[in-house]
Amino acid sequence: MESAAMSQIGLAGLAVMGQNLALNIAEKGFPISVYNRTTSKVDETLDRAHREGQLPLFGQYTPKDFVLSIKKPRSIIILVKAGAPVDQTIAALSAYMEPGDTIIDGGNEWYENTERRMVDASASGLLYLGMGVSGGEDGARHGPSLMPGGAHRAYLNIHHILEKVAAQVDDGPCVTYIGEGGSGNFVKMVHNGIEYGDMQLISEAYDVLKNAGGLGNEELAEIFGEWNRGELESFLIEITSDIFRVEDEETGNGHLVDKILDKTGMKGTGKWTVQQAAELSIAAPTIAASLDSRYMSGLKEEREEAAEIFKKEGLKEEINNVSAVDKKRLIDDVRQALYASKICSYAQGMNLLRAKSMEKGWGLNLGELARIWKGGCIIRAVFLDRIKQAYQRNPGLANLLVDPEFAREMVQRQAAWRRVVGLAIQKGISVPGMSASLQYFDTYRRGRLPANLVQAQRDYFGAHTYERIDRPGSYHTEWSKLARKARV
Ligand code: 2AM
Repeated sequence: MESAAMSQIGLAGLAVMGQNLALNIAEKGFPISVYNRTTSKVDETLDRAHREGQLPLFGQYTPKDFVLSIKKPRSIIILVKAGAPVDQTIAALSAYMEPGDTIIDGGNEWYENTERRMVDASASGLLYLGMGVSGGEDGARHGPSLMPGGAHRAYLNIHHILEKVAAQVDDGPCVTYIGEGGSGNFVKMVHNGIEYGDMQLISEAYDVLKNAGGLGNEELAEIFGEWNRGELESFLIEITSDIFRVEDEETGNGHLVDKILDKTGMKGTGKWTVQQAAELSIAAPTIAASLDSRYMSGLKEEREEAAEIFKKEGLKEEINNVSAVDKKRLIDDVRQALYASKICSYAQGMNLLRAKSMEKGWGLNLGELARIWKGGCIIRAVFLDRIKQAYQRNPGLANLLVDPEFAREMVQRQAAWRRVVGLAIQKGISVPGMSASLQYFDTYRRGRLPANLVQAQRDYFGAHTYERIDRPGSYHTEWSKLARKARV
């Protein structure tokens, strides 16, 4: 290609996600220029574009050639490691970009970094989008969920491309303009927090079925497969069923899942979600429990030592005694517990999004967010359509739990849910996600909490005052004096 400015869009950063997204864009018929700091990846991508059907993808080897090969106003997606590499890539490219051109950061970036870069970009007349991209390698290649936020004008320049590239579901492509500023990154961050919650809850369902119900991997594969045909139908349930079927090829003996070290990795978006929940005074106990579980999973050696110490002290594992358990009922109970727990987790994520939207004036449309998560992304699930409908019915819904449909489902499932959490607690199987969800439900649905006592204590030792249920105003009491008087 002579630099005839043929490409409709450009993409810089050709690691796994970048390569696949570029191929996806080209496949949808949009000529694309690609660039990577290490040029061997440009050749790799060109090679794939050739093999995967002579796709209109053009490799460029310098920032200048890359930028100049794109039609104006230019839109350039960058998919490099979050943080300093993004700044370096922007510096390299923006030298050749012109006012009206757009930078689109598709990485998992901290939203405030995006907002800072937006200000810098606008100083040279550049537009900026921070775009969450979810769906992993396969999603990027065949249809991700896209969460672009920032300059609306920049979105209008490329929305026709994004709408073709995104996953397609019954009610449209899994992309929408999220809102101003770093809202796209923020929404993707909360998506990831919810994803932590889903994965933790599924792992607890597995733990209970395996260790309280005595289910083997073949049975688990069947059960999860069956669940994937009902209300729990989702990508994560589907892949979980697959995972239980895979044999260990290393040793040719047993299932691979049993050979995997029980230490969970993470890249930080879950932690940010929990930090933001705390900043905004939003309770997100299920997501926090998932994060804590990852931290504790990392203490493998300590946990093994602790197991020995408590064994020596006489602690007996209850988990091998499954004879008294009604397996069929347990399976059905766990399904219901998982579903109810999930609703609580999504309620927390949605409330966090709403709180941030109010703080920043983003005007987030929660129903629309649920809609674009229906396909492409890791948390895609049939039940997101129901969440969408709940917020469409009532955009001001205080909490997902009190939507009439979800409220009914919670009530229908609570007995099973309590049985599962109760059984797990009795047997010493930790279910931090499921119990956090149950505690969230039990706290939220109670008209009266013991917070009155906490208020009394605060007023006792710190004169923080309290309000009364029966008359207005704020009160302070000389508690110790009155108590002394009452004692005598
Ligand atoms: P590389 O292939 O040249 O390392 C994921 O690491 C992606 O981010 C890769 O495409 C990588 O390019 C890119 N990347 C990481 N740090 C970078 C930097 N400082 N400048 C440009 N690209 C960078």
